[in-house]
Amino acid sequence: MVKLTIDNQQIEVKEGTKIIDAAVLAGVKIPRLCFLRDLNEIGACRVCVVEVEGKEKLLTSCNNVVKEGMVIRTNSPKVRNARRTNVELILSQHDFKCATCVRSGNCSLQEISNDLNVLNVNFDIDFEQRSWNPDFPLQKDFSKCIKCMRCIQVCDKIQSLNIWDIVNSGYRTTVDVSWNRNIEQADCSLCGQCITHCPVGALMVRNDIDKVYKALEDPELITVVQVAPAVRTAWAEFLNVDDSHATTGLMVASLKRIGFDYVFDTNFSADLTIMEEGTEFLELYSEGNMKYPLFTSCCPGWVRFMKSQYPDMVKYLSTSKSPQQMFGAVAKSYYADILGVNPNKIFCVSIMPCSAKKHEAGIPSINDSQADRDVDVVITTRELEKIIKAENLDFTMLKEESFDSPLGIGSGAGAIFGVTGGVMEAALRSAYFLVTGKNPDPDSFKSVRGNKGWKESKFNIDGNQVNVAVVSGLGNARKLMDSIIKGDVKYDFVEVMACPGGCSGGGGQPIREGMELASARGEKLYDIDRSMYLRYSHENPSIKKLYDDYLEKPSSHLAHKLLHTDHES
Ligand code: HC1
Ligand code: SF4
Repeated sequence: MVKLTIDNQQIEVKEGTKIIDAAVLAGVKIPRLCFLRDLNEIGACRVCVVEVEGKEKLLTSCNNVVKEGMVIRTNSPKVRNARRTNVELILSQHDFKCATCVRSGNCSLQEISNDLNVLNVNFDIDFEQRSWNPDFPLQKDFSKCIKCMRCIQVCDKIQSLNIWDIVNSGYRTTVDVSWNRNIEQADCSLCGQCITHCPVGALMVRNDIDKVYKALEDPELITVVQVAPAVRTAWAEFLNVDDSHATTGLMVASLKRIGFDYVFDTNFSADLTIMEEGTEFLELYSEGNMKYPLFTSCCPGWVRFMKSQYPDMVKYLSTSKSPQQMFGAVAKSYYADILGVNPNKIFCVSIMPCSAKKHEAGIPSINDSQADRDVDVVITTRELEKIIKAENLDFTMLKEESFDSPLGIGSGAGAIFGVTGGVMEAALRSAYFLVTGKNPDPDSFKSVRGNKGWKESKFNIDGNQVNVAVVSGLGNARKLMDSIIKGDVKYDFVEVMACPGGCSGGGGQPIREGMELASARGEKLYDIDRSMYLRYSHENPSIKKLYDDYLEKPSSHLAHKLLHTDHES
């Protein structure tokens, strides 16, 4: 143990503790900008500097460890001046038009500048400006980049894709796509983890809010919205609605007030995905000669990763479309028939916790209804928050409402799609039923829960052993793929989600500085599942009716046409 003094508080901490962590025990949170625990502890921004008695130079607290007898001051005049100068230097290369910035009100640089009482920037202002493809789902604004390196580290160390790198040198140093590629050529999975780890507004998703407003204003269009499972866990994080009131029912009521004609649930089509994917798995498994496992394909970040990193393995991805795309295909075929309208009259909006879903909806070969596109626009949870804020709703007056029927009925199995392990658990609940004709206990497969990056389990279904793996984070997916290909591990069914923790921690979710919320949001989905009367996809009455009245049965000719894809383009 090491004894030291921080801001006149005597504390004792373990040897090797970083000063930034030791300060917490003295009741101080040292400000930081570039710091990301275990990923980016490089002292690049120099906002976390502290004064150590007897030392001329200030020390960065994120990458210097405590020493016996140290006397540290975290907010001395010297520290304050240095921090202010460092922040001014950062601002001198940053376009601080805060009012029009996507991160206004939720920007670490803005907060630190305010806290340090920076009222002027006493340096010449000169920021980088470069063009970027405005149609690409991931957007970069070079004029906002503060070169903190967080995006580089998250992409390298967590996602193993190395999309970003430092380019140029000296004054012109900036962060750009690595190896002189442009973003379209790079193997970006579009998971959006660089966006949620950016402390400012340099990385964003493409903003599609105006496309939604345009559709809502068009009297000729019937607007249909689907809401992904994970969105309900986070939609109100910045809305001044306390957690116990931020219910799914209040979210539905908000969407109705915004003016959508029909508010539906992606949990419905998650149940449909289970019916198709579960059937696909059982067909392959019963053939008895699977060389490689069946891989889930509902995460477009993972599908893009597979296509660029393991192209020979794409054929082992499930052909079942994601719930988002199944929803769009059903809305513009079956539901258009129910309404008796031309499918092109329906405008289908998805609200997703995800940046890659914007790409998925635009894949040409994924559109199989008679309409031009199955899903017209995808917005993220963050974009939803903006739309709801603009509505100026008084949440104390708003009453909860239910999703519309029939595409708004979803099971607890559908809800847990939004958390790592949830797709596997949901699939096994129904696979068990399809094989045995009996429902398993709904919690029989809970060993695949939890935030470990690579989980494995074995289950016995009617005397047959099924080996499964569940992975989240693309670095873990790479390790898994390499082990499978080398023959070190063997599974029958594998779930992969690109974002650590699954969609709850997705690239389109609200950004809460320094907080990894995937697991807490995931717990809310398990609570929803436990509270549901319907916990099995195959018991969803709307799904049964869809098969009875329209699709006939899972894997039928029409189901294949509408609900499956070859992942070709
Ligand atoms: Fe997901 Fe999915 S769970 S992919 O992770 O299969 O985005 O939430 O909507 O489509 O259901 C995301 C979440 C989501 C799909 C479902
Ligand atoms: Fe999108 Fe979910 Fe995949 Fe992340 S894990 S890329 S949020 S689908």
